[in-house]
Amino acid sequence: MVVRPPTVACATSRVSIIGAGNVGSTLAQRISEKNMADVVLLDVVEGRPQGLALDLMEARGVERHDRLILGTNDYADTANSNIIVVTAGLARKPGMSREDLMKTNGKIVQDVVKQAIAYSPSAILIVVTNPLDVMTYIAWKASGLPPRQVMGMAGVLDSARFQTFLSMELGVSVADITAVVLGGHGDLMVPLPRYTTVGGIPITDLMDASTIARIVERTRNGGAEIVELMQTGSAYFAPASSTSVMVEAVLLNQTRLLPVAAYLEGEYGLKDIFIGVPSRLGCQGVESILELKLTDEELAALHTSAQSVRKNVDRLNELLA
Ligand code: TXD
Repeated sequence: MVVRPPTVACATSRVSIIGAGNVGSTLAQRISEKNMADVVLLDVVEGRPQGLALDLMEARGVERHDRLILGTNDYADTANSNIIVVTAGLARKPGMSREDLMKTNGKIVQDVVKQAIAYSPSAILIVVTNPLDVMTYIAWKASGLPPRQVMGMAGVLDSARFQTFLSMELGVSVADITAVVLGGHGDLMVPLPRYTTVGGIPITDLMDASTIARIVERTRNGGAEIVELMQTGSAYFAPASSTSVMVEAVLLNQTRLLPVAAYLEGEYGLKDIFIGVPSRLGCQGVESILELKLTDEELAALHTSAQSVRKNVDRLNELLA
């Protein structure tokens, strides 16, 4: 039998990941090994994305999938992507202030989004770079996309961490735990114990307030706890898994309800800001936002979180002007 290459190219979904670091390369592995889409891995460092892509390609026969993984430094290779994920950026170095980091990553995110969107003008944009809620806003502005096509990844990770710690405490499978976390990423998050359930039962009926407070605190510091242990480097397995769930929801039009940094236009009394809220994700991006009934205290915590994000967005706009 003579095996000939196909004469008609078949359309396959394509996800471009900008930034082939720890999160970007792990995400490329998740997407390709789950057979979700072909992946383009782009980085500013020459050779790195090409090497990683070749390594991932060489695993295909073992992992039994047929997705292509291309490593590149050229945005032309990302053309016609369904989804663009931005993980490009720097981690904070010794002597660098949070503000310096915000400015550096702000410039990087602006630049990479402009270049990527020029080749994929109708893509869905998922931002991962920190500080997350601020970078998502900057990315949206740079993209010129309708806001529902832009979202940031944080809430899926924060609630995964919350679920993990609850499962460890209660000795119940994580599969039976649903956690709800609102607000900005990191110190700013607003976990909602009233809406967090184990087999449908709110955790407020299963645990005392001080145990919940301890687990909430560990969730808030989830990223920092890993940095402390690793010393050099930060979390990337759970961040990549969390991003891959969002990619899958959009690519497969799953209409999943996931907590993502979404653009608010009056929901929760907030406007012109990206912040973590339960959102329905489908092929058009953030298709709608679920407005939960919050207590005065919960709403106040969300507004405090939003004020901090807004202050940083304003400051970054000044720094970039
Ligand atoms: O919950 C969340 N949103 C997060 C966010 C969870 C984990 C990580 N979080 C943030 O994602 C983290 O603070 C960083 O801002 C990004 C990426 O994290 P990662 O751990 O992957 O960082 P790396 O390994 O340093 O990778 C960053 C890559 C690296 O390969 C750089 O060469 C590349 O980004 N980079 C660029 N690529 C393209 N173009 C430009 N300009 C560029 N600058 C840096």
